Amino acid sequence: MAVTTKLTWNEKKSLQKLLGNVSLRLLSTSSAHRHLFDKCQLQGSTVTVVYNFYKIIGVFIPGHYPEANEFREPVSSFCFVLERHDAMKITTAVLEAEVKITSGKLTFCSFDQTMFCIDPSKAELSIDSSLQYKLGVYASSDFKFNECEVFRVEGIEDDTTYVSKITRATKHRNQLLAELRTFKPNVDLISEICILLLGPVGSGKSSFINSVKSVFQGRLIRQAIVGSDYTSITEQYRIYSVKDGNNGKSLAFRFCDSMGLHEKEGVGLCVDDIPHILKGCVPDRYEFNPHKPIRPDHPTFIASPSLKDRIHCVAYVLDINSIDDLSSKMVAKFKQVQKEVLKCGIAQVVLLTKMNNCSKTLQDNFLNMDKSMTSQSQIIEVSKMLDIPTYNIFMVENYASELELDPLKDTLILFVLRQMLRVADDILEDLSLEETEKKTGGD
Ligand SMILES: Nc1nc2c(ncn2[C@@H]2O[C@H](COP(=O)(O)OP(=O)(O)OP(=O)(O)O)[C@@H](O)[C@H]2O)c(=O)[nH]1
Ligand SMILES: [Mg+2]
Repeated sequence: MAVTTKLTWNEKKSLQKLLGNVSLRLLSTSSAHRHLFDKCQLQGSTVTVVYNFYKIIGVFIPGHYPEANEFREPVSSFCFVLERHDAMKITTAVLEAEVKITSGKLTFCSFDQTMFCIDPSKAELSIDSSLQYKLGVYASSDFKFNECEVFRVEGIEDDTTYVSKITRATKHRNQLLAELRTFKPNVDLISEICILLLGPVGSGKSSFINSVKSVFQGRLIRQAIVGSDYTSITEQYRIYSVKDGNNGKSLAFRFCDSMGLHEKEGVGLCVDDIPHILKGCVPDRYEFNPHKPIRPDHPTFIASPSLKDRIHCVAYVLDINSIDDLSSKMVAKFKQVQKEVLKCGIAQVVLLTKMNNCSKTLQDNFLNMDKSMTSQSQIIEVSKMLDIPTYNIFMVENYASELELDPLKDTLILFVLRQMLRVADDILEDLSLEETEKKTGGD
């Protein structure tokens, strides 16, 4: 009888991503083999999962499965819970315990206390209460499951710290996702924060928008057109909302994509367009003309924009590898742009894109990401050049040629987005006060 898995395509993809885009090869199932775990020895790293109607609960074991009655302290073992109604939702917890197989049961023990135990003969899983808490599952007695499967993990990086980094990143990413999904601007006058991306041609503005959309959708999205050319690939003004893959609802932030800036006059975005964009007078899909800015008599010009149409945060996007090569003309253009932004009292942040290998830059402790960023020399340089504090300058690695999402990249993208929204939110209180005063003044 052919052994087949109960994992759906999405569930399998989710687990593969969790482990760093590995392959999973099914070794054995409890319905096919009475002594399931005997089949799993000397197979290298494995994932063992059990299913009930709502959840898949599993454990990752690096290195070989233990042999019968052998005790082994695994490195970076962790268990996880995957919600069957939303395969993107995975909760993980590190298992610091000895692992053994006795009487056909796979058991993780810490100081003689059973932390996690799968018993295929009784179709029962028991989880210690402290671990249940970490995993967000609650049961007073053992969990009943209808199937147990063991997969060999193929193509995993040798470096076991990579696995623990991935699991920590996934945990952090899930927390950030949850926070951003429920994010609402601090002021009542608007329901969405509008972030405008400005920067030299080819710096990665459109790619950042695609990257944020991808993280929330759980798959790579290439909606904004990206590419490389002497002149800007983005020729239209575009306003993008971001949909939550969970329920398809739009989230409380929007991105405005603009034509790239160029040091030459008459090439790229016309600086005189910027005050109109900031005030919300430029409509979606407006075709930029590098030689002349939009005028109030343009048929689609928005003459009386409200606070919700305005830009609430400007993100200057720069390629981290070409900061030293920015010409004095480009820096002067930036200063001109900044003058307009400051005149409108809008929040400003900097995104440094094309950072190579974000996993190296990210410290193990994701909670200190801002600290690990502000110490970078490029950030200090840009801070001096644009007179923007280091804590508002962020490094990011966009999705460019990848085929799969990566929890480390996701985490950084979400972290940067959250910081941008916080900066915008702080400034918005002032803008809304101004708007309210204008309204009361007009009454
Ligand atoms: N490796 C890498 N490539 C990137 C990153 N961001 C963007 N790219 C690539 O850089 C090129 C330009 O990216 P775009 O997103 O089109 O840049 P843009 O700023 O929108 O460019 P214009 O619209 O032309 O002004 C594309 O080939 C992208 O794939 C990144 O973080 N890392
Ligand atoms: Mg673009």
